[in-house]
Amino acid sequence: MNMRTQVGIIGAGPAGLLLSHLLSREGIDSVVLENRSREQVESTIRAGVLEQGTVDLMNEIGLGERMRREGFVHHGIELRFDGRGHRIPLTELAGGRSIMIYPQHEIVKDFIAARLQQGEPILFNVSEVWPSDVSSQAPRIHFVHEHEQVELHCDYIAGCDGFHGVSRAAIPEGQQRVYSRTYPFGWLGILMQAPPSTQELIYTYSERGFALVSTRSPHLQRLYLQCDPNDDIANWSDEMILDELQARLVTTDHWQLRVGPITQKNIVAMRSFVIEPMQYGRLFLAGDAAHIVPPTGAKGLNLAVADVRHLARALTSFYKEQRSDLLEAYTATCLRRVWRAEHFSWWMTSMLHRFPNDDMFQQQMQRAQLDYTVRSPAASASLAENYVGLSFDW
Ligand code: RFL
Ligand code: PHB
Repeated sequence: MNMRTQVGIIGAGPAGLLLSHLLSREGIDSVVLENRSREQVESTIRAGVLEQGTVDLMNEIGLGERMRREGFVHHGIELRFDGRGHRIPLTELAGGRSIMIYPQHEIVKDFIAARLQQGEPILFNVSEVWPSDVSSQAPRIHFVHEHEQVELHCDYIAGCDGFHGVSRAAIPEGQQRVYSRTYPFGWLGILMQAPPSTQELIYTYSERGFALVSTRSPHLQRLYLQCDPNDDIANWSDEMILDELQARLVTTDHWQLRVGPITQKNIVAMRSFVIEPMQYGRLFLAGDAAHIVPPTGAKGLNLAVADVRHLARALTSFYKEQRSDLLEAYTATCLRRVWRAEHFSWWMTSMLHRFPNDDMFQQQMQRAQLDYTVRSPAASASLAENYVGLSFDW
């Protein structure tokens, strides 16, 4: 079977879904292809922190109603080390900007519901997805849907299929450069049924390793522990996880972790990754398909949002004004923000984790960096500016 659209989008994560909405608002057709089921996409637990710019965009396009109702605006974070907490007043230091805690899978649900309500296509459970002829004027996406082989003819293809997707491989090896780093630790993440232990997120550096206290709702906490990336989650009983969290989060004041039943737990690897260029012929990569950051800076989803905003703007100027300059500039435009976020995420990760075989000198360097970050208004402001997110035109 043959199908045709203006922009073929591979992947129904935040990047692909948001792109489809931004294009639709400009009267540009797209088809979204997703290899998992709607239920799987809507139940994958990932990001929690939205930058101010991401929040503003969701509101601007009319998809922020539930986020405003159910999300939590935060005006600061805590950096905890040597048993002491230090508040970074984000909003005060970053010109009134703040962050929102609203889970990624809830955003994805909102995006999917709105698109289907508008009668626009998302094909779930597709398989054997493959972009071809991307350097020609007539690129195609081949895939199987409901046992039928389909060819989707497009003007442009957006590869929004995440780090493990197929789009990136359509850029010939000789035409790409990859930058990457794998960290010698992972994060063990849990969801715990208990009211919040804190008003704001706590990022902790301890001799036993990093820990992060976050939240999801008035009844659900999200917590993370630095761990061996190759460890099996089966080796971690709920009791061990709670003991380790308590040990890392210990303070000299009377703060206590509120505990309850753990309803979900898993281990994720940590890496930094960038592919250059982010475009090849009529294929444009966006989000995790093009770059990965360790989650310590809470930047991945927000970067995906910035990419697709630039891509939607470039495609709109092509269709409305026959201009191709913004499309040609796509890689350069995105990479400036990407590398800033890569640096911030690497910096936060390096400052807050224990590294295997580190020595006392390295640990003192981390303490000196933490101490400077919380004591110097200039250093705190730099963290705040990056954490709440740089402006779209940065
Ligand atoms: P996604 O979300 O991976 O979506 C890609 C979609 O493409 C589908 N797909 C395919 N579809 C068709 N054909 C194929 N061949 C396909 N291959 C894959 C997949 O099924 C999927 O549905 O990428 P996208 O849209 O670029 O979004 C990126 C974000 O998901 C990611 O950057 C964030 O989750 C990162 N992240 C965080 N980002 C933030 O901005 N703030 C945070 O607080 C934050 N916390 C986190 C995070 C990531 C974490 N993990 C799991 C590493 C916390 C964690 C623990
Ligand atoms: C989360 O709530 O999942 C979260 C918060 C902050 C991070 C990463 C993840 O840096």
